[in-house]
Amino acid sequence: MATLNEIARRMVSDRRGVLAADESISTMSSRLEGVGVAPTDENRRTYRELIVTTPDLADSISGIILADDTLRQELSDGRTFPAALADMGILAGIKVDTGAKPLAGADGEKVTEGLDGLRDRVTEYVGLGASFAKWRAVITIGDGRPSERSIRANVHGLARYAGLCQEGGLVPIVEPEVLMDGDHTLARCQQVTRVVLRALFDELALMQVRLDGMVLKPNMVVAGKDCPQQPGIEEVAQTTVDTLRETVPPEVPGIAFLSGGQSPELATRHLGAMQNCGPLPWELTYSFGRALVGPALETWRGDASRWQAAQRALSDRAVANAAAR
Ligand code: 5MM
Repeated sequence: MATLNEIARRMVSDRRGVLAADESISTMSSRLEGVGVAPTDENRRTYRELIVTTPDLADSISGIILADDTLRQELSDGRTFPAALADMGILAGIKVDTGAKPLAGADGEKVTEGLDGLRDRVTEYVGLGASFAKWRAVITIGDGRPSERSIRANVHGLARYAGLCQEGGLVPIVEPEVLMDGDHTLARCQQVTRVVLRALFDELALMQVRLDGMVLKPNMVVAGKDCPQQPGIEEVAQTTVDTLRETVPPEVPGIAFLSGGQSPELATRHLGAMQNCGPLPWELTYSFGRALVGPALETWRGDASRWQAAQRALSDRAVANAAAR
């Protein structure tokens, strides 16, 4: 059986990245409604089948993060999603958090939940064919935000989740996302990302999480989407790499970015520019959701005659990101 370190390295190596297809039922429903598709179980399943049966996806995608409902569904040919991914040489992952909920005493800030019963769920997910897991914490920038209590509550959750996953045999993707919402500057995003990542690695050490058996999934360091001074590609790339060098120990095998609401093309260009900021102690790759699947969903719109065109749209993004690496 592969070790945690071997699985983590497989997730981030060979110019491949991880596709995030783990939208919760409510998020997936609104994405489907956004393109005129009824938000039914069957349509969610069909859309996920479109993704995982995209030809040659394994050339650029090492793993796909699934939600609990997808893990239990089947493709039209009767295979489970993890079995179909295994046939393609792609690792199956599972989102194990149960969502970001309002944090008591911190107006407008959230803490991610899902620790209750997680040890048993990890055992079940391993039995269903998962090799890795994901937990996302969200940090907001704004007036008086983030508060120290929201940072500490969220990194505590991430570290306990990571420890439980490693104990049960899953590689944890540890995702502290500093949101792009707001008009803050690049410098403010860097400051907050630095504080969050420092707090995270302190907490991971406290919980004795093995750094060589995890993957970090951070935001790129960007200006808020409403900030009038938007930095250029090279500035985002250099600032992001500088921030990670200050905070992420070299034992971590790989850093797989979320896209966070950037356009697919911009996320890819930022990723490409970062490869020139080396030498780097870790692999720098992608774990995009919207920036990988957005064009495919827009193309498909629930129309069977656009199935192959939608798969080409996904393939194009995946190949572009592999090339950017
Ligand atoms: C695919 O979306 C993931 C699950 O979101 P919800 O639990 O809110 O439905 C999300 O965590 C995603 O993996 C990350 O945000 C990365 O996706 P983007 O679109 O930011 O690259």
